[in-house]
This record gives sequence, C-alpha cells and structure tokens, in this order.
Amino acid sequence: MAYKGMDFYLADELFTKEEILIRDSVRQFVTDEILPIIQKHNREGTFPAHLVPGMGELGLLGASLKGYGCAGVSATAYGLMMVELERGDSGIRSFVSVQGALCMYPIHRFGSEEQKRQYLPKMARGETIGSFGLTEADFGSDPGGLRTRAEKTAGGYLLNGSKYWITNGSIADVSIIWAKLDGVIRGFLVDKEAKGFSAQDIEGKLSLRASVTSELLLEDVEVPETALLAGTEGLKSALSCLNQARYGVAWGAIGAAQAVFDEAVRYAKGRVQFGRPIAGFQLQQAKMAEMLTEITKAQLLCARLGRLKEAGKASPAMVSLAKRNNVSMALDAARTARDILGAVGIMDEYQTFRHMCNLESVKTYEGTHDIHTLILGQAITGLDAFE
Ligand code: TGC
Ligand code: FAD
Repeated sequence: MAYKGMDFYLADELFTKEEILIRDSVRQFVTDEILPIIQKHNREGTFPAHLVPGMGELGLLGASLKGYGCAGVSATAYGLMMVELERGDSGIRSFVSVQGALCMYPIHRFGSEEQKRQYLPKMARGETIGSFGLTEADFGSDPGGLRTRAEKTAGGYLLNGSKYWITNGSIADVSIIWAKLDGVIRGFLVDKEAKGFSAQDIEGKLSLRASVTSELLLEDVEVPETALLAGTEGLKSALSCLNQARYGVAWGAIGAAQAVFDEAVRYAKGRVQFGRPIAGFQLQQAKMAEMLTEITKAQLLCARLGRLKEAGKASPAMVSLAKRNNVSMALDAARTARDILGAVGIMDEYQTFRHMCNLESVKTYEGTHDIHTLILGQAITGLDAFE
C-alpha cells in the first residue's frame, strides 16, 4: 500500500498544488530508492552515494536557490522535501542539507559570479559534493573560538588547522572551511586535491550510520585568491548558513516522527497479547494520542514558519524554536514507538531504532537543544546566558 503521511489537521490544505506535487515526487523516491536499501547501509555504516545523481535529477540539491541550475522551489516546498527525505533516514536528509543549505547557499550568498558559475550547477546535479567545516574538536557550541587560521600570501592564502564532525567530509570535492584571517572568521573554498588537505572518517558512530562524518586536516594548504568567499565577514556569515540548515532540520524531524508513528500504530494493531491487539489497550492509545498531537503541532509550526520565511519574516530565533521543538518531539516519538514495539523495537528490521539513534545526533548538531534554549532565552529577555 502506498505510504500516506499522517495529516490529522489537514495541513495539506495549507500547501499549493505544486508544493504537494513536489512533496509526492520525493515521497515516491524515498519509497522506491531509500527504504529498500537503508537497513543495509545503516548496518554497514556506508553512505548510499549511488542515490546522489537521482537526488540531483529530482531537484533536491540547493532546491530553494534561484538560478544556476537550482530548482528555485518555495521555502515550504523545500521543507516538505526534507520531511520526506527524513522519513527515509536522517543521514540522507543530512547529506542534502549540507550540500544545499551549508555549501550551495553560502556560495550563492557570499560568492563571486565566477564562483557561483563554477560550483552551483555541478552541485545542483550532484556532480560536485560539498562539506561545511565550522566545528573543531575544541569548539562545538562555541564556534567563535575556532583556531583554524588563514594567512595572506603573495598568490592567495595559507590555511592551517583542523575540523571535526564534518558531514560529507571525506566524500566532498570542495569543503567550505571557516578560518580566521587577521582575527576575522571568513569562508574558504578548499578543493579536496589541495596539497596538505586530508579527510579521515570518524569511526564508531552509533547514529547517522548512513552518513559520512569526518575529521579534516589542513597543513599548510595553499589556496588561490579565488578560494575566498569574499562576502563572508565574521561568525555571523557562518551562522546565517546555519539558519538555512536548521530550517530544513525542523521540517525533516517531522518525517522521522511520522515514520516511527506509522510503524508503531501498524505494529500495535497487529500485535496480539492477552487475546487482543495491544492497540486496544488504553496505555498504548495514550502513547499514540500523544505522538499524534505532538506531530500535528510540529506540522502546523513548520507550515507557518515556511510562509514566514517566504515573506522574509522568519527570524533566527523563530527557526531555533522550530528546530528545538521538532527534533525533541521526534526523539520522544521514536522512544515511545520503540517502547510500543516491545522487543522487536531493538531490531533493525524495523526502522524505529535507527530513527531514534539518528535523532540523537540531530538533537546535537545544528546547535544543541540547550543552545536553542539559550537563543530563545535571549530573545525573550534580551540577556545573553551563553557565557
Ligand atoms: P554572537 O555574539 O551571539 O553572534 C555573533 C554575530 O552573529 C550574529 N548572529 C547571527 N546571524 C545570523 N544568524 C544567526 N542565527 C545568528 N546568531 C547570531 C550576531 O548578531 C552577531 O552579529 P554581529 O554583527 O554583532 O557580529 O556569537 P556567540 O559567539 O556568542 O555565539 C552565539 C551562539 C552560541 C548562538 C552560536 O555560536 C551558535 O549558534 N552555536 C551553535 C553552533 C552550531 O550550531 N554549529 C553547527 C555546525 S554545522 C552542523 O552542525 C551541520 S550538521 C549536518 C546537517 O545539517 O545535517
Ligand atoms: P559541546 O559544545 O561540547 O556541548 C556539550 C554539552 O554542553 C551539550 O549538551 C551542550 O548543549 C552543552 N553546552 C555547551 N555550551 C553550553 C552553554 N553555554 N550553556 C549550557 N550548556 C552548554 N559541524 C560542522 O561544522 N559541520 C558539519 O557538517 C557537522 N556535522 C555533524 C554531524 C554529526 C553526526 C554530528 C554529531 C555533529 C556534526 N557537527 C558538524 C558538529 C555539531 O554542530 C556539534 O557537535 C554541535 O554544535 C555541538 O558541539 P559539541 O559536540 O562540541 O558539544
């Protein structure tokens, strides 16, 4: 039976026909291409790179950007795409988020015309893969302290430092490296072939296993003048990219929550204990009612956020609220669904445990749950509680 997303408050009525069509094409892609292979990739800890050209054909890469071969869809359609992708797997959505929101967006926003023409069309087709190197081993929530340095040379810049926890790191053709030049954070496009640049995958992850996460090392890496994203100036340039990615994460988390809800309800209806389906017991119904309520609230939150973004009215704090709420909601839903599944809930034959493990990373990256709490605290009080 074709997958039909849970839509208790008829949120589909808030979307245009075109947005629904886009959503449905991604839904089909996830059903046909991702769900049949994700268990294997999650088990083996491998990224299904063969899917990338198909993602390009579907317009998933840099989908909301205008021109340069990008699909130019609405912010809402982009969000709906993320919901579907994350119904498949948070790691696959991560690939698309990093490619589009964290690599293509900064090139589109801060790059020269030449840089845009050189990178964006190939990135939209998935022929060039990108990564975003902001975090360092000693600077996660506090990226302003980063130690990677750029020095001006006669022909360009010399980069030294390292980055940690970088999605797509070892498969990227180009990495955006955030480094301090004369004490100011700037973005640099670093080619994977650059001498002195290397990427090594981080082993032993129990979460986002179908996504590549790497350490990047830069030892006297010489890049030309043209590697600088000249429009970048300070931490706020990097943080503005995070707004785009956090927006997609807020939507995507709904997809993971829908997947585990769907699985839990189906299982509960079929699983008989004490002579009747466990779905008929009040305790299980209370869990399902809670999941339904929270998913519905998250859907409505994002539907509104999408329209605010299209109108240029979505503030970073609004995005933080949605990322914080929806990821936490999805993680709670996954833990509840796992409980409803009983013992089989720990098996990877079911998708719930994989989603649950993935969501632990999603809660941490793109600003931890706590950091978004502090961003909201600052928005409410005007007082900064970070330091
Ligand atoms: P602070 O002094 O508050 O701000 C520095 C400047 O930036 C401005 N700003 C923003 N601008 C645009 N968007 C935002 N969201 C912004 N937040 C702040 C701010 O107005 C200021 O501007 P100006 O003109 O005064 O210079 O900076 P701080 O050092 O106190 O740090 C603030 C804090 C903690 C909120 C920030 O650093 C933060 O968000 N930390 C979390 C780090 C984070 O989210 N890292 C994510 C790395 S990428 C990733 O995880 C990818 S996961 C893969 C995937 O997506 O799938
Ligand atoms: P820390 O900052 O050390 O935080 C540890 C704990 O302390 C958290 O609970 C946090 O909330 C809390 N804490 C920190 N500061 C405060 C405070 N002021 N007040 C109260 N509590 C606080 N980064 C990139 O640049 N690019 C990527 O592509 C990327 N991909 C990632 C992929 C994965 C799978 C993961 C797990 C991470 C990725 N990251 C990436 C890094 C991610 O953004 C960081 O992990 C995140 O910002 C948190 O940093 P940290 O892990 O160093 O935790």
